[in-house]
Amino acid sequence: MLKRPSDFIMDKLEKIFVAGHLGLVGSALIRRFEAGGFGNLVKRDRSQLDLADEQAVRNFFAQEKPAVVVFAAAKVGGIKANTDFPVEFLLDNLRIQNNIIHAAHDSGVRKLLFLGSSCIYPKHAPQPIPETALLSGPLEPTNEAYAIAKIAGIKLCQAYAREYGANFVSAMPTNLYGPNDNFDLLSSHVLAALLRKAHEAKTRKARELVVWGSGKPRREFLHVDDLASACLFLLEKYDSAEIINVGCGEDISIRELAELICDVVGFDGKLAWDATKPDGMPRKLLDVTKLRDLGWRATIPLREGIARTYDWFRANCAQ
Ligand code: GFB
Repeated sequence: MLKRPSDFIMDKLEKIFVAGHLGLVGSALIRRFEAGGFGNLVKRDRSQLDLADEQAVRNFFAQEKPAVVVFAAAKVGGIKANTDFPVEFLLDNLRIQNNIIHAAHDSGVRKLLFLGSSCIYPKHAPQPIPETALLSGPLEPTNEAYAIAKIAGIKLCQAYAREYGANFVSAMPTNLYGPNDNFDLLSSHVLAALLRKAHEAKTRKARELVVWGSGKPRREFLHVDDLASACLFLLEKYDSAEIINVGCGEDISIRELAELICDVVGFDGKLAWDATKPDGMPRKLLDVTKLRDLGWRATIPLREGIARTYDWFRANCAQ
């Protein structure tokens, strides 16, 4: 019902607004667009445009009139930040996405790519998780607020598609990592947190590194440069309002991830487990059949992606 013909052609001079261009995802999108020869990119940092300010967003769209919008602006964080700040994760994300999606429609944006998250799926969804699992069961409590906001964003895009024929598509990336990730130990996701912990443990010649939870949960990790390439692919090839998963198709336990990171960093101490911290979703592996059938696959192997991210961390963040 929501299928549209594939009628969207990306021009190199297309005016593209990357909302959230300084973040992990937004900065990767800018790199990808620039490498692809797209020369008309619109960026606004927080001091120039407050995306939570409805009138400011409306004025910006009316003035700039971007043809394409990629929605990479969100309040994001790992399992602890999501648990501690549900109000901000729900409210900030609803505000930002409502403002952008609404203003994009009113100003005549030709295509909008909304980025959701694999946490929109139920805690006990079948694995790998197909797109059809959306709203088929209760959510994982540690990220319910963020998930509800993202589900609302998907539904708003689908409503604009259904009611007005808008070409607003929604992609669901799996857990992401890469340059410009957040390495703050209280708000980061697991991969960035463990990279930093392993680096600091090695530098301090510590005997052990503390990992949260049981180590049993499984996660799928996608390098953000792969996500950016998938986004460009979807902008050019996908015009349906039905959600589409973006992942690499393989997962790994948190214990295996910790061991791999220690190996890449060169920390040979012990792992210690902090059982007071939550595990979250038992498993989150996306079914990427739909995206693969369209012709896209991830290319960056996890070990190589971690090594590249560690190089970036040492050059930009490490003391
Ligand atoms: O990446 P992460 O914070 O978020 O945690 P989620 C993944 C797993 O790694 C959990 C464990 O089982 C954590 O307990 N873990 C082990 C650690 N050590 C650490 C550590 O030092 N830091 C962190 N952060 N985790 C997020 C959602 O869920 O996934 C967001 O909260 C978002 O809403 C994101 O959707 C993609 O994968 O559990």
